[in-house]
Amino acid sequence: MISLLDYGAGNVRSVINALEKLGETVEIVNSGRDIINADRLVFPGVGSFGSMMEILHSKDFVAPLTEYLQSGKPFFGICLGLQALFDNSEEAPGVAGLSFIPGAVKRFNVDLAIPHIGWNGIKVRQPSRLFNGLSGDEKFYFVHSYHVAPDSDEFVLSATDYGYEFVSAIQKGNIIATQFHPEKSGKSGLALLENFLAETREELIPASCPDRTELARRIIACLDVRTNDQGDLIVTKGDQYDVREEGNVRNLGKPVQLAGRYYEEGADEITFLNITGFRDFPLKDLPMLEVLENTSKNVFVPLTIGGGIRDYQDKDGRQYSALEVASEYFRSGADKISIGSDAVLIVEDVLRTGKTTGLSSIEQIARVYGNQAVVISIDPRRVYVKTPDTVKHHTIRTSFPGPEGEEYCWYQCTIKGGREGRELDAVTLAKVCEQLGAGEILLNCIDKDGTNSGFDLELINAIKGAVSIPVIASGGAGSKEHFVEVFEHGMADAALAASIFHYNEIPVPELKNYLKKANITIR
Ligand code: 1PR
Repeated sequence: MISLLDYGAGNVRSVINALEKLGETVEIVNSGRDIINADRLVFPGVGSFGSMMEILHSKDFVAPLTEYLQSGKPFFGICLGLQALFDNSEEAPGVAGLSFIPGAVKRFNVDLAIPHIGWNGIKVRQPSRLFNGLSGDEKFYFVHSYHVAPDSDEFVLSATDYGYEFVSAIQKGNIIATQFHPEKSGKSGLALLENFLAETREELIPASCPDRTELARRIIACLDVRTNDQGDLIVTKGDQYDVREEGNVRNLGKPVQLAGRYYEEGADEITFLNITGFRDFPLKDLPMLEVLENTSKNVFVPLTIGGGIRDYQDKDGRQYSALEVASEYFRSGADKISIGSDAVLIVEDVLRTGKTTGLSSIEQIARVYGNQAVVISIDPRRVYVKTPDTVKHHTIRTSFPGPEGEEYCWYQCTIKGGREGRELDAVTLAKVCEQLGAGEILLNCIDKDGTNSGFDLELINAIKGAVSIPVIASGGAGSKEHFVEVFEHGMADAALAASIFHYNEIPVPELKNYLKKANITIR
């Protein structure tokens, strides 16, 4: 049995799933006494440093945790569970940490996308039982804007590069903690956790140690999910968002099985979009929650779910907040949620009133689950104009003129799965969402969706130039060269595709081999 400290809002499902997959029985600790009595303790951090310490204090967990750490019994901290061990954090000035390791937590000071999201390597600095069976060249999944900075190198277990070198894991006796998420790092992550659990393994340094580590460009498999006319939940795929063929919704398979296949093939993340979410009330959509629950038991890479995340009133007049909807998704196994239509309406409100309320879905979910948990899904469509001064929107000069030879265009935001265009451009939307606390942009493109004609690089670069959070390019992938293009000329942090994977035109391993040969860093 292993004890797990869940102080947060409940999105520790992935850690529980990983431990259970490794044959452990997980017990959630509910009191200080449970902490002190634990034989082995896992501490996955969630949210922000300040809120974590506040909750630990309010539950009287600080003294028991300190006592546990000093007892020398096995401890594994993940992400904020690592940061908690330090004296303080720039994320919450004035708030004291557990001071188990002398040092501070600092915000990344780099000219790169923040948060640092994705798969990066580690440079091992001391022997550990964690590395049995690992070569040293593995990449692990990171998602954070702050990193630890110990006063001395004594307890540094590994370092990683992102603009500069930072400490990515520590080991002090039996106390081990990683900035990366082993529970989301595929088979390498599970191997590392298994080594932690098997306390008798040999302490060693892996055979290989990279001079520099590099963040990989992510390949994301996307599953558009909806109920078909027969009432079954299926994966479908549209052409420019039209999912019907001869009157029927295209049926490309079952969500859980397809997600499992893409995980086994090496996809770096899986995204589910509940594409009729704007119509249905997602908390009544139990099959979708079941899909997440079942997928997350066997898929150990990040899972994003989108569709219908907004405030609701049900037919009995009961109000549900977007935060409640998101929380249910997190409890069912999601690591990130994606907000589409609601983000457009929120930004319209902010622009109209000139102020933020703190109450929007983006702000609320980011506050509780952290910025990295909030992805904004944009569904833009090109609108051509003759000159930029005829519209108030952010326009670009395009190399692909419109039907009347127009040399400029703007990208119109849409809602309800592309059905309704709004007077808002995608660049403005992305900027305001970043200010509201979003951690990532999923940039679709209705004009390119399902066409296999390549990503819209002009759109991607316009958004990349406007925000500092990572941008996922989506829509139009049709060949392996399109991925090289989107990473070399398109500045995208990740590329998402659907059709080529569903129709097995380019399997994930073949794509990754090709990118590797083209010198693109991948996992
Ligand atoms: O508005 O918060 O309820 O969220 C609804 C979500 O569902 C949004 O993220 C929106 O993008 C998505 N969505 C709604 N309708 C459709 C549709 O296709 N009719 N799918 C839809 C969006 C885009 C990607 C697609 C890529 C790659 N599909 O999911 O997978 O474009 O495709 P490709 O590689 O085949 O070109 P809300």
